[in-house]
Amino acid sequence: MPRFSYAIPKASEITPKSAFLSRRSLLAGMGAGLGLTAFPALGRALPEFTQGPFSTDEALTSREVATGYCNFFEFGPAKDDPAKHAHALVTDPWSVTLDGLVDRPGPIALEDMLARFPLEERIYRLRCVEAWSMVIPWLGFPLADLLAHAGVQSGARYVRFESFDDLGIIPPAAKGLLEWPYTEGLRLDEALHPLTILAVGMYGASMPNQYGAPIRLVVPWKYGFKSIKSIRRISLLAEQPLPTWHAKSPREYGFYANVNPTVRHPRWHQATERRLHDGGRIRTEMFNGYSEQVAALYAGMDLETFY
Ligand SMILES: Nc1nc2c(c(=O)[nH]1)N[C@H]1C(S)=C(S)[C@@H](COP(=O)(O)O)O[C@H]1N2
Ligand SMILES: [Mo]
Repeated sequence: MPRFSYAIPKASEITPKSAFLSRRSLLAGMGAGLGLTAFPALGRALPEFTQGPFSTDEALTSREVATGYCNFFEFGPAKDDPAKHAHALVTDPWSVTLDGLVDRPGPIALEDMLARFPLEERIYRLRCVEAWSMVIPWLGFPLADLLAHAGVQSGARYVRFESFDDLGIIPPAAKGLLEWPYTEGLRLDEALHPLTILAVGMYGASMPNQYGAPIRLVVPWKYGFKSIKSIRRISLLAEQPLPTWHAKSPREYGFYANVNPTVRHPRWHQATERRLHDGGRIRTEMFNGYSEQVAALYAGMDLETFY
């Protein structure tokens, strides 16, 4: 993955959590009478949400910084390309097709998921393999909820995810960048882990297109490329799938891609990262700081070979 130059935001662009929380309760109050947190100007209205577990209390990256600095290569190689071009993706109506080793295959509409699976806010660190990071308040539900609804069959060991495949909307600058549609994969136990969510919003509102509207994966202990955006298909498989980045360069983009400060990317070290909201360098933590929750998934595995 090429490294692009960083636009370093000013310290004043960090949203202090207290300011964010008070703004959120104000907005939640506005929607209370409707039973909705309604943001008509920002897209789909989402149901009420509660505070989920595992949230960090680190300072948030501001919405402005986060939404202007994205990797969504279907819309171009530059960090501000997605904000310029991702509006071309039609996100309503939207459904996700479940297939492979499931009891109830077929499409499920986004509205159906929102009605079934309670929404939670999860404030997670996001660490890109390019060594920048952010802190994002996601709105979503555990992927495990959807998989339980689909009914995972006993032979399933992996989950494959596929992004939108309307290749007609991809701008010329993105055509040859990668194999489209973008795909990713997880081992089934990783997919079922309570930290793994499908996010439908951020900062208390529905998902902006450049962030992977209307539904994307968030796996906070892995490099960002695992967190696939704008998901159209989820398949339960017996064999390990071949994700887009892994197929392109397996040494650089492992199937596991667990954040690991001791395993170098061939072209740069991973010991530190740049927090986008202030440009400061901080140490990268094993499993992006989620060791307590996930280390047991990899007990006995050589994390250098199985990068
Ligand atoms: N479909 C799709 N999903 C994707 C990508 C992409 O190019 N296409 N980029 C990945 C990468 S490299 C990262 S770091 C994260 C970035 O998420 P963010 O822009 O929401 O911070 O999305 C991931 N998901
Ligand atoms: Mo990334």
